[in-house]
Amino acid sequence: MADSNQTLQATLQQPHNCHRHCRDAHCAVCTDRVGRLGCQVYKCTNCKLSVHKKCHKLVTTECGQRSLPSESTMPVDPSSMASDPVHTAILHNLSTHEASEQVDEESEAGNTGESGKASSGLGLEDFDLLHVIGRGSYRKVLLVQMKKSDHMYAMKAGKEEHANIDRIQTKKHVLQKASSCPFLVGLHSCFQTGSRLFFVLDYVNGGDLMFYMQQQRMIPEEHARFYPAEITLAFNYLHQRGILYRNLKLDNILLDSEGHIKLTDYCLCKEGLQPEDTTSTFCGTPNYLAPEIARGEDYGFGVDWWSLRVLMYEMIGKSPFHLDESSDNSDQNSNNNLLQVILERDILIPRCLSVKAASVLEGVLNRDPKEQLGCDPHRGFPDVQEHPFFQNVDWDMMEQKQVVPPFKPNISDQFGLDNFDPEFTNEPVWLTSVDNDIVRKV
Ligand code: ISQ
Repeated sequence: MADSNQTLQATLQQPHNCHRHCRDAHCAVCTDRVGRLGCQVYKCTNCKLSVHKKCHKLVTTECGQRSLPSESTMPVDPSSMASDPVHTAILHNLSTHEASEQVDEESEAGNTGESGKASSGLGLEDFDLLHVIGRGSYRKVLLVQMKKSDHMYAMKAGKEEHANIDRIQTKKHVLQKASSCPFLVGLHSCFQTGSRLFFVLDYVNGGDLMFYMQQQRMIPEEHARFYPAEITLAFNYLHQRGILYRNLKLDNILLDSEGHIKLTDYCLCKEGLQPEDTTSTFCGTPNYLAPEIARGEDYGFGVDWWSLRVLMYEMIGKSPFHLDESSDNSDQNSNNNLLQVILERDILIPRCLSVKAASVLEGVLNRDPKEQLGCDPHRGFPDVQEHPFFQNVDWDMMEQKQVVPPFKPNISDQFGLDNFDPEFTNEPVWLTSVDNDIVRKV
């Protein structure tokens, strides 16, 4: 069963004309043949699931788990939605790569030879695996210590059955670029063991904003200015390099020992975008989806700014698109319903807010992407910076991490494990047989 915070992936190729597909194949959603002339078909490069282009947004199964079509109209795992509808990410990756290219790219992604050692010379045996500290999209996140230097790192261990080479490539590129930005988790090294890929990342020991917010419930306006200001700088760094992030949520915002933020999890990033470019992949975390994504339209960098407004709303009040989880009506919690809420709900702005804060949040009332703050492809960042809510922010100081964070995480033990959910830290470091296989190989 999928974890409620996992990114669910179905890796679908660009539409092909039907003659490329097996004539007997059936669409996994509508069950009609996908072999009719002229119809366009997506096929998953991992699990070979085929769907009509017109049906691809209705896939409900996780990649690799075939099942009958369901009535749900969103490509997410319904079991995880039932437990936490707002924090499940959904993803359809439209890849143009053919299988033969992917093999080469996979070895390049890890920079590894057959020994499983990266060209950097590092392998799993160079690290002590100390604790589980989280679970990202399909990956366990481990706290590890490099034996030679005693340095602590976070290590993401990917599961081979979920490997999607385009996505891994993008992730690696973004991680490499992120290393130069103080507000992004960067890459130390990566290596491959068998067909599994390990990313060794900066260890950020203050926990995530979700953990912090769970203790605070609601944070003062001043605090809700600091975090979005640092996130704004992180977004600008990514956007200037043609990278759309698409994965903002409280759990992806880590705090360092001083309380400065670092964004993590680049699995939904799209790279290579010019300011005016748009893309169309239907992905994101439901509660943070911009209306243009929810409507299935093309979209650009503006969707990141939308997600920031949703986050600010969450910090100051509660989620603007919160569904009534106590309702008996199971439809109430469906993704379908959530999309409708994102597109139509009248948002209430908490009365206690200042005019400036209220005016930022009112941005989530306007569903027209051409009228939203940050929508100008060439002026997104300055427009956000100049918003009255950020009037007193000293952006140069902020960029140099000279502004004192509102909250300093408590690092009471050697590793800062207090700031990570015991659900993870109490887990044995290696659990699955696949993991054991790797250790044996090493
Ligand atoms: C770095 N430090 C702590 C936790 C993390 C989770 C995911 C990715 C990187 C991390």
